[in-house]
Amino acid sequence: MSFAEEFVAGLRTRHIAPKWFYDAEGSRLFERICLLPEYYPTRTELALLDRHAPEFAARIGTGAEIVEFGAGASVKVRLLLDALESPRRFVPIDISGEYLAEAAATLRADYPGLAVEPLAGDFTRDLVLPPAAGRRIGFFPGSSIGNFEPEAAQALLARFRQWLDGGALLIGVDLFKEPAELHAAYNDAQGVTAAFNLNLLARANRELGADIDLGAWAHAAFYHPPLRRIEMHLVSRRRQVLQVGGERFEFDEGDSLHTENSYKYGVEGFRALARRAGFEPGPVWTDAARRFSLHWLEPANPA
Ligand code: AVI
Repeated sequence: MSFAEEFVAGLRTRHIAPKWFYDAEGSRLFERICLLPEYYPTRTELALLDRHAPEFAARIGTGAEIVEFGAGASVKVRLLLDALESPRRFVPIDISGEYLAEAAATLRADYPGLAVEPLAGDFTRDLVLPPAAGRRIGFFPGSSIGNFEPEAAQALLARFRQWLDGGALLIGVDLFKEPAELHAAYNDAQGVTAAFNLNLLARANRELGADIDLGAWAHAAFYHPPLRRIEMHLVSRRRQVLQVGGERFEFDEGDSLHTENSYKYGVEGFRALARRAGFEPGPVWTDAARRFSLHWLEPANPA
């Protein structure tokens, strides 16, 4: 479904998938989130990638192909590429085509010997990957897996397993921690996460000709302990009517649009999920404070 269709359907169900955050503006806002002092996942994962790059390179081997799911600015993969011996090809996949093309051009300039073949598309849908050039290794950093419901996360991992054609997956997973620390990460003092959330409505104004008053909506993010997830919502500050796609949607003061879940895992819980998706979990790397984890997953019984 297109953004227009899903946005209108989302106004009906009051639930919109987080993938629609990432137009060019949303991708840029997400890049700013990654630099925030409160948002620990990015710097923690970067430090892990940096510290263990030689180990990853030894596991990946010579002449491999890296496929990155949800590549964004492709910053993290550089730590892998720098450590790899003669990587053959890099295939970044991202839903924001415009943003992906920019990032691919920069990578080509920085890695002249590497074939960079971006694929603009939605990896939660059917996507046709080019035939593998060398051993194919999947890279899914950032704990984006946490933005899927656990059953959908399992289905997505199973799909990656098929796409990887016998190759392994290196995946970043945010870990459960003190709720106050989680809360701060999604309610930063500069309001960048709020702007990221509100950009969904700004995008509807830009692309769908909606006339939504952004000042009439508030960012809300909180940790929900029973479900082990951060929930993000846009909350209506007053009674209002939205007119989008020829339909009318009424929101009362306090009504919310649920825009994102970000699940937090325990190491063992995530390994169990990976097993259910057909992977044999290998080593796990975490920082000293056990904020974030990187998992090496091999396909169980490769064909
Ligand atoms: C991309 N994803 C893993 C981020 C997260 O933490 O769930 C998206 C995000 N939402 C608000 N801040 C960051």
